[in-house]
This record gives sequence, structure tokens and C-alpha cells, in this order.
Amino acid sequence: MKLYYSAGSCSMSCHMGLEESGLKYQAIQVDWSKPDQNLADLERLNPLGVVPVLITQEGKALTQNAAILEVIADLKPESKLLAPVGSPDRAETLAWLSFVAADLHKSYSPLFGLQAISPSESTQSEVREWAKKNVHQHLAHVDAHLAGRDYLMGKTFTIADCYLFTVVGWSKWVGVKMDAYPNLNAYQDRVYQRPAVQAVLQAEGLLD
Ligand SMILES: N[C@@H](CCC(=O)N[C@@H](CS)C(=O)NCC(=O)O)C(=O)O
Repeated sequence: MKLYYSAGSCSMSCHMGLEESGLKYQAIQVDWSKPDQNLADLERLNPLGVVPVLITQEGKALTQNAAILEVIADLKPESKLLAPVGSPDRAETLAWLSFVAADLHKSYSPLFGLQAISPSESTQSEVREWAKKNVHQHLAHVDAHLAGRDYLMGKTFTIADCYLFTVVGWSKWVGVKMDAYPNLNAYQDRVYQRPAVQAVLQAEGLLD
């Protein structure tokens, strides 16, 4: 399999899922500041021109973090990255995955594109405050849930944690203060220490 990723972006969740699963894969970096063959290939494989894209063993190009993570987990059920079909734990894990993809990820998005939203500094400032309020609402929800839990699903690390860790890690890049979230901070440290996560951070050039 091949994963097209850009360093530190949401595609890192799939990179983490692959590494945690122990499946064999090749990671291919795309960098929008360096138009090259990888970027051309990505744009051919995904009409939306965004990462991640996973090329499966059958040669199919899959897009969307949530779908790719589910495929990875199901290829390696013994990794316990996702509970079996039909189980309540699977539904709960997918609910968290959906929350991270549709709610949390998208609440950060305006903070990365303020210039594109408006050239006006006062408009940018208003959008920034509005976006940060949304981010904090979602972070507070996760922080409360993590009280007394190691991971979103308790003791078991799942694909939802791959995506949550990745997105929460953006806080330092966009000035989202994390002081009010002791459970989430402890969680980020816990996930950071996992050997597979260290390997991905090293590969993406993001080790502290
Ligand atoms: N809903 C999509 C979101 C994909 C997405 O937003 N990818 C971003 C990185 S987090 C990207 O490739 N951005 C590059 C660009 O827009 O130029 C998914 O889950 O895969």
C-alpha cells in the first residue's frame, strides 16, 4: 500500500494507523511548496487535490481519513484499532472518529486560512475569535470525556485516537491555548510516547 501525506496534516492520522497496525506500506510525501511528481500524482489520484490518499493492495485510490482509517483497522483486526462489525464499541469509536473529522478538524480549518477568508485584518480577527470559540467548545467536550480514561475508548488505543492526537497537535501552530485541558494534555503526552507514534513523527520530521 502507498499513503500520500503532507507532514503534520490530517493525513498523519492515517500514517499513525498504518504504523500502529504493523501493515506494510510506503509513505509518499507531498509538499505544496514544492510542485513535483508526487503532487502531480496526488492531484491525478484525488480530484480534490488533498491528502490523505491510500493506494490499496488492489490498486484502488481511497480518500477521506475516516474511511482510510477504517480500512486499515479492518485489514489488521488483531491490532484492535477498531472493534468488530456490529459491536457497540465499534459504533462508539466511529462516532468519535466522525466527531474529530466533521466537528473538531473543521473548527480548526479557518485558523489556517484567514488570509483566504478576507484581506481585512479586522475581519480576520473576528473570524479567528469565532473559530477559536468553536475549537474550545469541542476541546472542552473531549477533555471532560477523557477524565479517568487513557484513550477515547478507555484502555484501548483506536483509530479515533490517531485522528484526535493529530488534530489537537495543531493547537500550538494556530495559537489555541491548552491550559484549561489537563486530561487532554496528559492524553497528548501519552499518545506521543507510543513507539509507533514516535516513528511517524520522526518520519514526518516533527519530533520535538
Ligand atoms: N475531509 C478530508 C479532509 C482532507 C484535508 O482537508 N486535507 C488537507 C490537510 S489536513 C489538505 O490536503 N490540504 C491541502 C490543501 O488544501 O491544499 C479527509 O478527511 O480526508
